[in-house]
Amino acid sequence: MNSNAPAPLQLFSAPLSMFGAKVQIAMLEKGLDFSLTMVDFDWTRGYTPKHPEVLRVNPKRQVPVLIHGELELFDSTQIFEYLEELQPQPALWPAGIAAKARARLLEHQSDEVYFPHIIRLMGLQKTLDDPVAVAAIEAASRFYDEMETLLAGRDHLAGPYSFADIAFFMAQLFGERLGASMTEDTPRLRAWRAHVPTACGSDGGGGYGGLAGGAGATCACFFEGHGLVVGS
Ligand SMILES: N[C@@H](CCC(=O)N[C@@H](CS)C(=O)NCC(=O)O)C(=O)O
Repeated sequence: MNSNAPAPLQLFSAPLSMFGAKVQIAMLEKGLDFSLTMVDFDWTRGYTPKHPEVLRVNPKRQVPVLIHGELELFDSTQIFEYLEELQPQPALWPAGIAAKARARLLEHQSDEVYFPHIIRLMGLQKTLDDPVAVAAIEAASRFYDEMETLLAGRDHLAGPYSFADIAFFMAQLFGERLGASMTEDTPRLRAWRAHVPTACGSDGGGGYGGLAGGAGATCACFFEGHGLVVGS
């Protein structure tokens, strides 16, 4: 290998990995050149066998993993922080200490407050009247209401387009598919979903064809584009 060549950026993700997709979208938004390795996923075995690089880098044995030369990272939010410094433009955190802190909190809430409700819906698509599913859908709806309020007078969750939008876009994609759909009660949020993420466009990039194409097309493209059908 040419020793002057920049170290390659290697992303390890997986089919149906919401967290891996967050990172992939952010790398596309930043125009980074990277290789993508999709680790094994199977409906019966789950994420096994584990990829040796994932096992080596992440003691939690999860994707996403990012390798950049001697730097080896795991966790989508940690990787976001690295990407922002590696490729500052386009910025995906807003400027200003308070705005940045709010955006980071939103990104965290998407992963750790909203998405756990969606995980509870997994396997319940045929029994959405199950009390567990009903409670999860109600909690997701309350979160949608909060995001709707945030979007009053702005196009994105934290002001300018940010990692917070990417995180919630991906998490909500799963919510939509698993039964926690947005309704007409949150028109600003529905409009927001139609224009993020920007890098993917309507004809797609990096395997995310049609992500910006609205609810139905969006879900179909992500899930079926990975050769996967959820809950059917
Ligand atoms: N907090 C982590 C969550 C990562 C995560 O849950 N990854 C899942 C795929 S979406 C995984 O690798 N699961 C396999 C396992 O836990 O064995 C992040 O943000 O990266």
